[in-house]
Amino acid sequence: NTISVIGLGYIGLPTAAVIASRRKKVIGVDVNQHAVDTINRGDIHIVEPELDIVVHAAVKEGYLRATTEPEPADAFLIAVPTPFKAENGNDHVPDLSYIEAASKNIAPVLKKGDLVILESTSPVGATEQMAAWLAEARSDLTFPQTHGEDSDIRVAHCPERVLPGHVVRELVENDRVIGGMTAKCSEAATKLYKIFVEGECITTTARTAEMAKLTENSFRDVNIAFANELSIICDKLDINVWELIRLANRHPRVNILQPGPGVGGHCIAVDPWFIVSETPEEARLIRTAREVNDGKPQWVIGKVNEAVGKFLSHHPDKTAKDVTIACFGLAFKPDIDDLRESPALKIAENIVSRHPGRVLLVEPNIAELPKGKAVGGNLADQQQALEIADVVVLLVDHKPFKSIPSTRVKIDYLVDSRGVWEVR
Ligand code: SAJ
Repeated sequence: NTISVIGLGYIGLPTAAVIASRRKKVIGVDVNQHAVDTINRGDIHIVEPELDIVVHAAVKEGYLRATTEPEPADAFLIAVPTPFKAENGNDHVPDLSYIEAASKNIAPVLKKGDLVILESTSPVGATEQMAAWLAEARSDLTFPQTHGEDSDIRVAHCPERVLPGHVVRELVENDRVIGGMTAKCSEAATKLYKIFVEGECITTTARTAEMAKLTENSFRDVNIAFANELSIICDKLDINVWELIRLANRHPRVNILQPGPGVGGHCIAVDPWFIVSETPEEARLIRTAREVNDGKPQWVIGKVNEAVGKFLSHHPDKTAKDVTIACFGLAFKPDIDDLRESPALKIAENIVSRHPGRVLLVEPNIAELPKGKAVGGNLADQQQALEIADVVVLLVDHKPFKSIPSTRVKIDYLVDSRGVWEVR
């Protein structure tokens, strides 16, 4: 049996490689020629721990091959992006164009008995829409929406739920929600996931599976928003929010998450909008949580301005031009090198573009700053930045920062969005 994975990004590539590591023939398809060439050399074009070893072995042993054009297979796993777009005055409408393109791309190579699985995080109804696009392109085949259990093609939604940084392990260990358009679709998809999933495979409908994934990330977003709102309230009331949360979490039924500079990454800041855009009247809390988290970077920037103001009021001989600000951390979360959709990066860019003095950027997980970003120049050394900075801004709780004793940090002019140096 041959399995084809469409979209070789952060989810598709690890999935393809893990299936291939189980000695199944996998054809990976991606529109990006550079990604295809890199994979066929046994290398990877994205950053994810352990992935390089798995891909290298799978390619070398001949189980994984990448191409830009779809080929016939027995199962197709679609893992393409589902961002949002602005439409009719609404800024957060799900953009299904990548799913549409992938459906139209694989339709010509489909044959009776094939299974098509949508893995991309999707708004409710997207799997049915995908099946409709497939049916439109192949009137010679039957699909579940018209032929139910007797259809030629099986269709299911099985959302990915792996944590970036732990993808290779979580792909295997996590439970999977399998939403077939019919019971037989779920059965076929379960059989496929059993090849590599050690967690439980739980079946449901496609719509429930879609909503389950959106719910998981909205749950986390709402809970982070609660922590972020608390941090703003506590700042006003002059209470240390990290101490407060530690104390409240001593209650057996309270488990508050950690405040930060905002919510980054591709998932948690996006998926809740898929619920809001479908049910704008009803999804009030979910929308507010998004707004609270999206507003946090601006609040941190305000705190940095306050700290600079405080420094200047204590040093009347200086002007803003003389003030050196050091930003610690640019990644979207601790101990990774991923700067995509990072609130820390956004804050740093804002400081760099507006502050007339020197800005030092410290990010121990990357070797150089990304090109084409507002934050050009070299990265600063962590020790040196601490010594020469007048105002210190902690944006990500990377391990190397946690091991710096707070006594070494200029506490009077510190903005600590993560409570790393403020707590001790
Ligand atoms: N964050 C906080 N405070 C916290 C926890 C997180 O501010 O207490 C921030 C992080 O710094 C980061 C953002 O939230 O900026 C998201 O980080 P994360 O680690 O919570 O999640 P992601 O985006 O890396 O991965 C999430 C996961 N979803 C859930 O935990 C419910 C993952 O399992 C999903 O597969 C992934 O989204 C996805 O692809 O949808």
